[in-house]
Amino acid sequence: MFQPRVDISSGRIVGAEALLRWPGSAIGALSPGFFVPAAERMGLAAELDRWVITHIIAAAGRLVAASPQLVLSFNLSGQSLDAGVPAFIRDSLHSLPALAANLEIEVTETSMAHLTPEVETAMAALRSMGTKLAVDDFGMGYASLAYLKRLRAEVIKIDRSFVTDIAHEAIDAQIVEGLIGLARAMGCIVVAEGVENAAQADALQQLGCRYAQGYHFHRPMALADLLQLLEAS
Ligand code: G
Ligand code: MN
Repeated sequence: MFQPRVDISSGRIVGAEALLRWPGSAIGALSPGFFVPAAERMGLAAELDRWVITHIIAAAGRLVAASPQLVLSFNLSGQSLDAGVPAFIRDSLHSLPALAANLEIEVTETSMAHLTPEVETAMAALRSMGTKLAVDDFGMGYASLAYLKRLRAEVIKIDRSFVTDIAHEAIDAQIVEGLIGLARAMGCIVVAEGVENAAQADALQQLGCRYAQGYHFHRPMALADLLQLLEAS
């Protein structure tokens, strides 16, 4: 599934986040929280990572053909953050290196423990090809600032929990205002997550947040639907 990222002021789609779903189970699509631990127990985590990355790169190729500036982001978990994964991405881009600039890797602060010098070196190689790094769920982890410092992330994704009450809780607006100031000082792009209504979108825009994703704009959708949306606009 792919959830569009939009420019709040125009609604224009500037990117998308790839959200992993295991299709076709009896209880509906399964979330990564269910099948990733199972894959890890079976020793298939590396296999799953490669499968996901291969599919994401293929999807990115199709999306970029429809919208050349589009950025496709995807989540790497702490467990999958070993030096092999960035190296696999780099190798997968061998025949189409320009596509690296249309990719963005989202990592959470729980991955911090896995950020070894080997991983940092491998990530730096990807960055030199143009791939961006995003800190996901920003504000939720004690290590967020230390993480920003080490990763030199280009993108900060503001956690949904700060967005929910932003239109009527001063403290949430103040926190987001502070995060945006921090991001601006560091030259980072800010993306708000989980925007579900116009009041939240307006409040974010007033605070200087330019980009967002959430049900108010678009729900996660199949690749074919996103391609159709891009071609229609
Ligand atoms: O933290 P992360 O960005 O990885 O979370 C993605 C999850 O959030 C996905 O499961 C997605 O379906 C869900 N999601 C996306 N937009 C919204 C929203 O506006 N509201 C809520 N409650 N969940 C959302
Ligand atoms: Mn994410």
